[in-house]
Amino acid sequence: MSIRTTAATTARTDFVSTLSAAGLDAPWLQPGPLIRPKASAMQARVWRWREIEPLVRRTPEFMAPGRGAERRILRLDNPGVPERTSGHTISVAVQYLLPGEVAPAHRHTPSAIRFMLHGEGAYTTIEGDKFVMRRGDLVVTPSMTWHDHGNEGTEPVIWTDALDSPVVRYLENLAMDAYEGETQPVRSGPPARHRHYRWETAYAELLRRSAGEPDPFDDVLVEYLDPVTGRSVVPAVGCYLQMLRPGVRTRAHRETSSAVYHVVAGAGVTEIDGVRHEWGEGDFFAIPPRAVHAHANPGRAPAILYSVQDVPLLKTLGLYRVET
Ligand code: GTQ
Ligand code: FE2
Repeated sequence: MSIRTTAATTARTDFVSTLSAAGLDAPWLQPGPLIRPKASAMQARVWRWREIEPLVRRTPEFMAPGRGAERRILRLDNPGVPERTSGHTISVAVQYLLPGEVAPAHRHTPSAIRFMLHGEGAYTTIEGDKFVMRRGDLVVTPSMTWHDHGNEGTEPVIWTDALDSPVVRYLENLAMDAYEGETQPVRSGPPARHRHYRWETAYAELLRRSAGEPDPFDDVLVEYLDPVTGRSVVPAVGCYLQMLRPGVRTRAHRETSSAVYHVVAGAGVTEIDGVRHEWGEGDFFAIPPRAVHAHANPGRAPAILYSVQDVPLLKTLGLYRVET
């Protein structure tokens, strides 16, 4: 090495230390492009209902039954995501409430969406409006709305929660308040805001759509929309009900968004980045951003899928793209 090069190297090292001492960094001193692509942390995976159900039914052994059941949930864990949520933007859990139990009132910055899976007699009260939830119903709890749940039926209830908490966490705005008192007073009369999407209505709309032109990527798809604004149910997350008709095979594509699916009925297979993921009733599966995926229903009965996707967030940022 010539004396000149050594001097230049020393000068550069000094420059970098001076930058660092001043709280600065010159990324162009590193080789490679300025904006480096980052592989998706979120992994494709399936969570099996035959494993989830017996485990969620055992949770009262470890969280004692009582009136105030503080969110007895099992979160769907995605090993690729540092915070181990189901996706890098959406956290999905399965919640279990015994007859007579109450999940005490609280509010938080993440928005939550619930979809009822099993049992009758559960309700959610949101800002004083009480919604009785039946199988297949969807209920939206927007950011910072007070909510409490209870099971007034005679059998345990199971539902699935989806929260945008990973996004809120990234934005450094995770916060939660406890309500003074276990439950909110319930207002009489019709609810002030529409937050309850009944199964019958959503399914009837899906059937109506199935008579029309199918979608090449999703076959038959309906999105739950806020009837007042026409927008997704919460700003970051869209909720969808989908039918893959018997024999359907959708076109492979990639999306910049990610999704977590729940199989309401039927069975099928989703190929994600060349790997076949078979699923059946009650299972959940995750599709990471930009993963090439295609769904198929080789069976004779329709497959019905519920999904939560970060499409609205990607669209807001001008980042939503589909590639075939
Ligand atoms: O039921 O209000 O899965 O506050 C995570 C946080 C559910 C709930 C979750 C919550 C809830
Ligand atoms: Fe909550």
